[in-house]
Amino acid sequence: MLDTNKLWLEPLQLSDNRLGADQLVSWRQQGYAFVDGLIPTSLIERAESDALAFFPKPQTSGAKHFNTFGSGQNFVFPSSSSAVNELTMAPELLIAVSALLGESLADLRLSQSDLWPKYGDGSITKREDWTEQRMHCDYPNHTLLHPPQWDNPEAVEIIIYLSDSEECGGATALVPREGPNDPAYTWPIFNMPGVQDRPYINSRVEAESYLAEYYPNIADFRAANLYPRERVARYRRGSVLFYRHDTWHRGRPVNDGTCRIVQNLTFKKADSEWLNVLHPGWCWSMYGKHQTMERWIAQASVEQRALLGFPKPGHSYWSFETVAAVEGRYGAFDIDMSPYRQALDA
Ligand SMILES: O=C(O)CCC(=O)C(=O)O
Ligand SMILES: [Fe+2]
Repeated sequence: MLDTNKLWLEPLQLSDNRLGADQLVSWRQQGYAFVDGLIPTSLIERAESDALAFFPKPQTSGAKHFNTFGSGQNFVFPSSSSAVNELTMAPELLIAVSALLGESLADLRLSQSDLWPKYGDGSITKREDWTEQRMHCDYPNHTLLHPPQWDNPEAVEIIIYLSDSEECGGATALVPREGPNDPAYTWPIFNMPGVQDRPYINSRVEAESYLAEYYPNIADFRAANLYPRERVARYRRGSVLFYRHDTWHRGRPVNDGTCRIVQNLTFKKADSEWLNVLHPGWCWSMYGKHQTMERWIAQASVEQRALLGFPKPGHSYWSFETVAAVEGRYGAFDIDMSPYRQALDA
């Protein structure tokens, strides 16, 4: 058995809602930054309480519907929870992402935003199934390509924990990169299921036995370089883990009878077109009854809209005609198109 005491990674307590130089360096060099105190506690609590009000209690029959990733589309951005929407675009988070990627806010796009309840419930999930994940990098289900070389990252992945690991367990494991010659991070990164001709397998037990049988060199690589070096992020309520599409990591089992709630986010560079929005697309929710997206678009700031790809004032899309058309579409929700019109006047 692993000695977890030696393996804990503690969140760094921020004093001023901003990542410091050490966290930027940690993300750029080691592949992660793990912090507390970035997001106001009141916002975390509001989001948690909206999530708890929606998701079934652990060990009830309703929980069976949430035995895999995500919220079943219920909390894909923008959701009916204004707290969860605010969390997605919390200014502290955006400033952090912009600093990590070295890009201005205008050049960032949101490509994933969902809430994920993970139940510790032996009756709906097998321990060795998806809850105890194989070590992996996330890039295969985000990009058509391969992440660029290490020093040129194009996306930030984020887990915001709305629960506490003392209660729920399920602390995420990751392998900190140790410099450019780290054998765990030889580039390109292929040594996992779900890339090249290998099928996607989520569970650790199944993935490692498949690899041992068919790709023994990969299984040996993983056994030697990844699992022994994993560190476990001891999250608290409100902790934020920033990681990357090329960071080795994995999910671990949640305690029986509990439900861990996290928000999963990805922001990418605007011009990385090969990095997909993970969900059906931001417009898909407008094919529904609630006009949540329409309302959000109308009330959002110019910068917030741009994070979904809505063109900024001055973009070549805008003419007096298109401004009027878009105003017509969202006018019922009081959109203010004056910034777009003023840019034309200028
Ligand atoms: O749930 C976690 O702690 C990590 C999940 C994860 O890495 C994934 O599903 O890709
Ligand atoms: Fe992952």
